Amino acid sequence: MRSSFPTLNATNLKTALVEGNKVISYAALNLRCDRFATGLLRGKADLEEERIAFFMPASIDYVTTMQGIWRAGGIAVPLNVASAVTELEHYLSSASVSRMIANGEYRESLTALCASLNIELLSVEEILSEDVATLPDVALERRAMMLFTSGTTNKPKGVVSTHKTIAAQITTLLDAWQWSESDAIPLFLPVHHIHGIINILSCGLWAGATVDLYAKFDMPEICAKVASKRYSVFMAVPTIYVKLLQYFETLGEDDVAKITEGFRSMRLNISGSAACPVKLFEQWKALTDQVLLERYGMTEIGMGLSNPYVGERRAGHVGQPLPGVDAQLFDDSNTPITEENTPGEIRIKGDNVFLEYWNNEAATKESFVDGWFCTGDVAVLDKGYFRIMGRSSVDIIKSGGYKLSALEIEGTLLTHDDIAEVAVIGVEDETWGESVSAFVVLKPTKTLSYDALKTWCDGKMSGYKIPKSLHVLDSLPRNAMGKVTKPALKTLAT
Ligand code: MLC
Ligand code: AMP
Repeated sequence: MRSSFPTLNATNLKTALVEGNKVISYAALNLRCDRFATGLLRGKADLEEERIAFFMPASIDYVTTMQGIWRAGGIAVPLNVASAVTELEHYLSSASVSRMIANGEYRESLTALCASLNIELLSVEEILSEDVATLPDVALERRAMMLFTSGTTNKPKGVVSTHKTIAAQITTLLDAWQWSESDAIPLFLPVHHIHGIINILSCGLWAGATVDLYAKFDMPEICAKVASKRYSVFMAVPTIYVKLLQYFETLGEDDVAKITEGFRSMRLNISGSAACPVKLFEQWKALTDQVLLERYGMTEIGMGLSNPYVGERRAGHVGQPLPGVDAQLFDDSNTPITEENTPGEIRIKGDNVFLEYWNNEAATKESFVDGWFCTGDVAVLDKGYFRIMGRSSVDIIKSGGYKLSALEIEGTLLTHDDIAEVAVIGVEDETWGESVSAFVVLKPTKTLSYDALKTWCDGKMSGYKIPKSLHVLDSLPRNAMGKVTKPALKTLAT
């Protein structure tokens, strides 16, 4: 059976995507995806799960590439365009990527890396064929996409979803949040993570709605569109709602009124990817009358828990399992927790759960217990709603909706010539949720300023991973086993 988005067909003339002044209908997009798939196939019947990476911001070309790879039977590997090029090497080699698609300056930035890894580098135009060949029937059980997530170890793992996983992740949200073809939504989140890929782009396209594509979070431009009442749904991470509130403070009353009126007229505002503080929930409600719908998800599961579309959306809570998703709290001895207000790890079952970590059977096995995927997030049930308490690992930092591995950042900082020891933690922060803070012990006689460290980090890690503060210590606090006691560092940071 060929997997496909029902609305992406030859007869649907409705607008699918808007990218600046480019507008494309579902029918035209469908044809473009078929032409792209044909070009990728180069006469072969099926790509047979060839890993094809692409390095593009949200754009018509991005959607063409993703859908084209799916239609030709490949595995789509969307990469973070904000990555430092050196960070890409691990993704590309661990996924054994054979072809990379990128345009313009993005393409140029990859020339040396692709040559060194023997990866063929192509633009979308080079692949698009004139005609359309017969495309393979891609079974729903086949692998479709690989996204990289920060693990607790220092090497990000490839999370593999099948066509069936993706369809389940999309369709549960279409029902739960009442998507329809009359919806219009802006997409300004990065498109290498499920929030942008599944919740916004894929749900929008599957529903037959219109998705406005932005290469980045362009606040004035997006606010102008909101003020024009173009959108019915808005989805963002908490940091974006904080940044919008900060932006409003810089504007005159009339402008703020127009933008908040635009939000007020929408049918739904959603927050997720990180905890939405109760204060922010209240501020947003006071200003826009929108009761933020908070939901909980993860790369490995898509969305798992959600406040209801109709019914009580409770501040500080992430609601209940979505249709088709089983969620259960477990204690340390793998016993289900049924009573309220008792913390346990959230575990998830359902068609929405990913297939495997790429080429890593051990990690895949370790992350499941009795068929339940272990999220590593701790929650309680509070009057029937899940409330997230935090993560079981201090080495995962949630900054502006990104999940960052403290160990990965520490690994890079340790390559600095003057740093002898390092520990990285997340420190509570009103804008970012948590902000990355580095504690270092320097080699004898060395000094290091924050600005010098920041400059050194440029190009060695994605900008959002660069520590926002630096503390130089004589020694790091350690326990009897010699392990750094990160909770002790949290008190030093405040
Ligand atoms: C940008 N910066 C960050 C940052 N984003 N620093 C810490 N954390 C972040 N998340 C830094 C930049 O390096 C730069 O530093 C400065 O902030 C301004 O950069 P910018 O690019 O202009 O910022 P902005 O556009 O405002 O970006 C903020 C943001 C972005 C919130 C739009 O971080 C973002 O898109 N976050 C969402 C990520 C996401 O989609 N997560 C979902 C994962 S899926 P300097 O020093 O150069 O000024 C998932 C599952 C689920 O979690 O449940 O959804
Ligand atoms: P990622 O692995 O990048 O997909 O990030 C997933 C993680 O984001 C989850 O494991 C949670 O820790 C966090 N997360 C997502 N949504 C929420 C939420 N509403 N509240 C708190 N944490 C969240």
